Amino acid sequence: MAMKENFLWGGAVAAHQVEGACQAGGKGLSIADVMTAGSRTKAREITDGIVEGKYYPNHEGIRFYDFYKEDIALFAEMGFKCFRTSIAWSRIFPNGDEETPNEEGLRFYDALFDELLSHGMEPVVTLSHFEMPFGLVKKYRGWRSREMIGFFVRFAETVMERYRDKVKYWMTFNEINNQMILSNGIYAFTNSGILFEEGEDRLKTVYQAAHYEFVASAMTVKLGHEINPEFKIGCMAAATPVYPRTCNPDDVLLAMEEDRKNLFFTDVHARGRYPSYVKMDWERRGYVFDITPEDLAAMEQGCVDFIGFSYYLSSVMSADPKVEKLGDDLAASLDAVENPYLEMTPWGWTIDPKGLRYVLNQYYDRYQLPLFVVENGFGYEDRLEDGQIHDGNRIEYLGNHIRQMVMAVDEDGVDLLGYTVWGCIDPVSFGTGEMRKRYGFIYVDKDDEGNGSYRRIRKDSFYWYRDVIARNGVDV
Ligand code: P53
Repeated sequence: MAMKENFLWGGAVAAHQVEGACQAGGKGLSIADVMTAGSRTKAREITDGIVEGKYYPNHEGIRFYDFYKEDIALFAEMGFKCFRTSIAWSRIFPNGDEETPNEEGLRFYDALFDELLSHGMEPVVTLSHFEMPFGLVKKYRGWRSREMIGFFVRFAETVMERYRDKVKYWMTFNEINNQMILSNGIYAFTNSGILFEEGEDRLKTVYQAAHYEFVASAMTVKLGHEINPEFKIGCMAAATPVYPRTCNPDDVLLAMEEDRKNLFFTDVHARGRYPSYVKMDWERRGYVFDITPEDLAAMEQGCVDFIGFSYYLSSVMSADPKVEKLGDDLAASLDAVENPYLEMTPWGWTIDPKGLRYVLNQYYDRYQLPLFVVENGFGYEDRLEDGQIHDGNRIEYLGNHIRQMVMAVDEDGVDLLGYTVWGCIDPVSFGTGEMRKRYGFIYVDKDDEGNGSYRRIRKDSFYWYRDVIARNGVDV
């Protein structure tokens, strides 16, 4: 019993969380460059351009732009079969609406992908991972505008042409469903470059933006297959399974409804059309959108080849008003309630390995498409002791998840392409902008204020994961 021979074990990051070099090589300002550092209790601030005196942790990231060769050598030491990262759109089109790309930006990713390939690692590339040129926010108000479709497709076509013989696995929009968490405006900004206005109907705005993204994604899938028929192009969603608090049918129906907020996105990507439950909801709410027959035809022709997803946590819904809501809007719905069977990380995310087996089956039952776990990981404040990091809790977390994943493949028959651990080298946290929320097998000496040597140190989990890969997931 094992994963298939060519199973893609690896790690994942996103350009803006690691690269740094935010002004190098002709790069334009991106939306990640105008987000300050926050914390578990304090939200990150979005500023109008770069404001003097504020700290922006992504400007330097972990200097992956400078150290990528050394870092990739460390990934190779662990035996990575693949490495997932994103292309910073603003390196290629600094303002987003240029006619021609920035050659220096393209050259950086040539070098990066060559380096991966020279180590036998398959690059897995997200086109838009919470990063777009800030110019598109200023000039077009982000994905509120239909013109974004053209800019995105031009960006996608440029990089898919350029790297047609280097990159086979692509994904269009990272965690496209996160923007349904409406209470926290950060997601509309990071997913879609949208700043909510006072009193606006947020749900309506997000549905319209998502529509343009669906069209852009589908056009990209079609175009990508023309550029190279070997391409595997997927979507990317945050899989947060929703459980009913009790067997009361009211709880069950509420959980189903909440779950659909997530599944809606993969439904459209996989089937190429809007599901009836969402069309009915629009009708009830009196929503009329800018959706043309050409859009719908494009969506039909651009169904994804696989479902890429992140998995960190599950959530619980209760129809009983007496059950207290958690009210933490960083990762799940504001209406989510406690799960008494699960523990949480210090950042309030439930730890639910079986939830991974559950979502693998849920997606596979629903779409019969290959799946790819492109993020899963444990954010924790690791301690450096005598130059070492004993991250046994991370090993336990990942081991428990990997065992459930192997069961989904071995016992349930799910078709799984690979598994990439989030933040394989400590990145800047997306949600809080902190460094102390660490995910890596490799520690990076940098703190929340940006001080440190940026030195890389192998954690205990580094050697453990090397062994997991060497055994291809057997007896983890
Ligand atoms: P950080 C919420 C729920 C699930 C995944 O997150 C999420 C989020 C956002 O907080 O984001 C993904 O760094 C995302 C990565 C991110 C990672 O999870 O907030 O794709 O960019 O870094 C972990 O701890």
